[in-house]
Amino acid sequence: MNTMVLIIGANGQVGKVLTRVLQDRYGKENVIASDLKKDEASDGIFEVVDATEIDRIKEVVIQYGVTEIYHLAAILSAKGEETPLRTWDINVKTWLNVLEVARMYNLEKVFYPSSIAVFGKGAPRDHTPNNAYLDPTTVYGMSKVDGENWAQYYHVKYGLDVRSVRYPGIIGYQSLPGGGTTDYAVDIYHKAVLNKTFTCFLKEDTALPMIFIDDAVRATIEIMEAPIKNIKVRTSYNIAGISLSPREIASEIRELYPDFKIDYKPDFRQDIAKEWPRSIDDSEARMDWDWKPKYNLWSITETMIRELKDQYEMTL
Ligand code: AKB
Repeated sequence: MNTMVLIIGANGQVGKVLTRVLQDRYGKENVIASDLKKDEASDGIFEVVDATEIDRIKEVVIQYGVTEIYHLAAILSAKGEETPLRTWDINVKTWLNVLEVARMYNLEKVFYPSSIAVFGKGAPRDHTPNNAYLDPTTVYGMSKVDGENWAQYYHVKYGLDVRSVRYPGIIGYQSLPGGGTTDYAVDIYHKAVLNKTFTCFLKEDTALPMIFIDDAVRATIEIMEAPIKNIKVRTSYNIAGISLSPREIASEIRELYPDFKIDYKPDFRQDIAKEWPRSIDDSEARMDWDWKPKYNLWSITETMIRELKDQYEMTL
């Protein structure tokens, strides 16, 4: 059967890039991007879908004969704390809707994005292993733990092929993240290119796991395309890029912008970050489906600056 992909949350940081990469891979006619609002710049099939409405997901699945869903819609860690009950409701409800539709229409595969936010005080903060204790303190993290368990439940109970990775903070130039604790690591590059001082909401030495967008999207596709026998973890796989602090990123940026200035005004996001891992052990993903990141701090910095300079020169 032809692969027909539905991406829910296609306007977001990962969704935008994943849509383009999957269009190149499977053909534009086989990828349906969807989100709450139409992305006017989107080039391909786009459907407006509110994933809290199960009937709307069913409609699109039937209309296009969807075989796989990538469910990327969620309210992230920092934004989620503003309205905890709404965040829980949206994150969990949309995921359960996707799982139910996938079960009812016998879909081949489903992708679930989990996060390093699933970890809390009970997990070692360095080289956090895949099976560490999960006691998150944000509602976003709680919803992701819940989502991972539902993924495993649908796999065990109904044989649904649900696959998932725990994304670190994602650094990319194609679109802005929204409402996360790791968002500073994108914003900092924009300020550098615009020759502005960057005020960081985390302390200078707060190390967090980060990954470049190309690696994150490649991991997503690699786990989805891996032979089924290789997928041994049915909650979610840790994937690591590199561990970075604001000070380390700033100092790398100074290689290209020696006058770059950063100051620090930690806010509530510092309290979220201090509970998260500093670095991640992704040996299970490496072993089971051959995962390996390609980007280091220098290649991320060099690519971010080059691409953002291009973008700003085009729009200024
Ligand atoms: C966030 O900061 O909330 C996200 C994440 C790590 O899942 N980027």
